[in-house]
Amino acid sequence: MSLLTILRYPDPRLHKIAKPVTVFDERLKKLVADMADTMYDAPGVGLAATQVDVHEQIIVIDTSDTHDQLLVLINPVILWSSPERQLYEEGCLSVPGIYDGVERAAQVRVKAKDALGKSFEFEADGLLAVCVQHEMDHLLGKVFVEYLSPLKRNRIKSRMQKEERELKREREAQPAFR
Ligand code: K1U
Ligand code: ZN
Repeated sequence: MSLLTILRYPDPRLHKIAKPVTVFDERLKKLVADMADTMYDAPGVGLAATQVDVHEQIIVIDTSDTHDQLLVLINPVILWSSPERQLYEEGCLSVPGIYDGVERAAQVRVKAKDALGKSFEFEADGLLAVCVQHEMDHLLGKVFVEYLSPLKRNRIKSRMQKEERELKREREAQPAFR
């Protein structure tokens, strides 16, 4: 098991656009397993490859209470979005400690491939629908704070930059973590 480093907002690499996966090999399986370990360890309910600085269309999600229903989405496409919207208090592992309301489609129908390259489709609502849309935004280089007002977004950016400076100072003061 390898835990991957999660990029923190406002890292510019979070705005890169992910490319489709074309090769379904052992490297992909290992990356998916490491992403799942990283998501469960964080802990979170989803993770997009963009967040671990891999710019390929790969998502892992597990919204179950039992943390044993891993969903792997490779090259996901939203086939249909409901006109009904839902407002959900979202969080993001790349913006730790920040939660705010975002309005998205209440239901989506999604087509994707699994880690073996097999296509499948499913319909989602509730947290799963929110999570799928949030993670697919990551693959397009979009972070949920971009749905918030410029005032809120700038405050979050400043807070994250301050935290980053503090973390850097702590790392430099502890040679073992260099
Ligand atoms: O993309 C990410 O950074 C993961 C994100 C997914 C998400 C959660 C909620 C709404 C929209 C998208 C997270 O997992 S944030 C952490 C979180 O929600 C959580 C943490 C521990 C237990 C349960 C949830
Ligand atoms: Zn996120």
